[in-house]
Amino acid sequence: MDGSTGSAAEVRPNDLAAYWMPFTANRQFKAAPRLLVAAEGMHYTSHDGRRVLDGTAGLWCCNAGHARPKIVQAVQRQIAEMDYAPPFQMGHPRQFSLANRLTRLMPGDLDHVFYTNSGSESVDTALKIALAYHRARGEGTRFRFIGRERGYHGVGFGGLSVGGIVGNRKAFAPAMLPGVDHLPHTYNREKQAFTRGQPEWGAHLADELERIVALHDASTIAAVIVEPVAGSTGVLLPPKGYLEKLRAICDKHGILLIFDEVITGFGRLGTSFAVERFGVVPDMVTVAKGITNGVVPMGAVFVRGAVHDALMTGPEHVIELFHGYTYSGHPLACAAAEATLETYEEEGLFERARGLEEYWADAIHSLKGLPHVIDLRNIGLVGAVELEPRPGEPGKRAYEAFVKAYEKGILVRTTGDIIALSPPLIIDKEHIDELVGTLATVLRGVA
Ligand code: PXG
Repeated sequence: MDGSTGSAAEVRPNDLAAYWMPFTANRQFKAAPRLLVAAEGMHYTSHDGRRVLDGTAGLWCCNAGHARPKIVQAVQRQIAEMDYAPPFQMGHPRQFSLANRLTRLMPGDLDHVFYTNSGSESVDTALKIALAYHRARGEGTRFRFIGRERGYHGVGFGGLSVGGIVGNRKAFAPAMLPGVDHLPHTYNREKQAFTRGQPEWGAHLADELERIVALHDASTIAAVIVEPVAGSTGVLLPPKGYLEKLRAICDKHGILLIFDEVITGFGRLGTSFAVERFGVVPDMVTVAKGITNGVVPMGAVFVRGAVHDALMTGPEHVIELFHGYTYSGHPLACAAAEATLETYEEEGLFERARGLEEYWADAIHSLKGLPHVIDLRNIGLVGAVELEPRPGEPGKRAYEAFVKAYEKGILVRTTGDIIALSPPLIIDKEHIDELVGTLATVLRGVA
């Protein structure tokens, strides 16, 4: 570095070097880039002009499909009317109307909403609310969080600490939160392989929480956080009865239960949230992604009335929670979210996902017997195809399948040697046939 700031006259090629891509093998990508340049409905357009069927709703977020006119227009109108409003000590009407609309989707007393800009921020916010809640009630000794192996809760230091994906954690090990334990993950191929929906085996794994409580004492534990269905780590479903047990153990010991529904929220499981699908009500729910159909960054934390109210104490002129973001409840995000929720409702997209679940499950499980397929999993409009890793080269087989699939016109997502599918909820049966049929062809051709 010579310290110069450069000038317009300096020749800077418009190459791919300057952009450091997230969660991407940068050098591999830049040697053979894949760029998307347009999107509409169920399809992307690639830079070489091909239509690509979206098998992943972007990244689990565009649940209503792409370029939906109502959402586009709502954002356009909002930016012209009011582009930004400060969120601290000021408000704008849409923050309130959206919060009311959102809480109507939740059962019971999950009736307060705190806005963030991403899933990672939602998770860190929920963890902070848990600490503040216990402290406000005179139980400040409760500082521990319990996450789960193979959990993904974003990339903030809080989310990383409770997360359980070693590749995400190891480089940052010195900066993990203190006092975090992990439940065992719930996946066991021997007992569960090729199950449709929730596996029968594994509810007893929730009893590990009792063991952790016995080790540390409940008076030191603030909250348990889990994804109702683990997404990023390769679609791991909760065994029947597992979430119910977690709820009961948390209740018994005064521990808050947080569901991370960044992926499972907004219709992905054929219901508004996993809370509804599984009939288990946690104390907080973290969301993002589908809240705006992915079009403007936004996240939120649903908080139970009792947790919220415990913090609404002290002198009324004092800030109750010292936490928030410059873009909390951004007008564009709120406008996008309201139009998104209207679209979900008007088009009955959650019910649509539920109605397609059997067809989707049949399609996913039709891949049984194809080369290297060692497990297939499904729920709602989520599917996973687990491949046998190549000896000594974990992840390579699935990555090759992903590239071949893209070349053949379908976008899928891989994590390790697992291919995950999570299409927009507007998908129809022909698209499902195309998506799974193309994937079958790809799998037959992958060495
Ligand atoms: N919690 C869960 C359950 C998630 O799935 C986050 C938190 C973090 O959200 P943000 O908005 O901060 O990225 C997520 C994100 C994948 C994949 O490959 C999934 C996510 C992110 C990146 C890749 O499945 N989910």
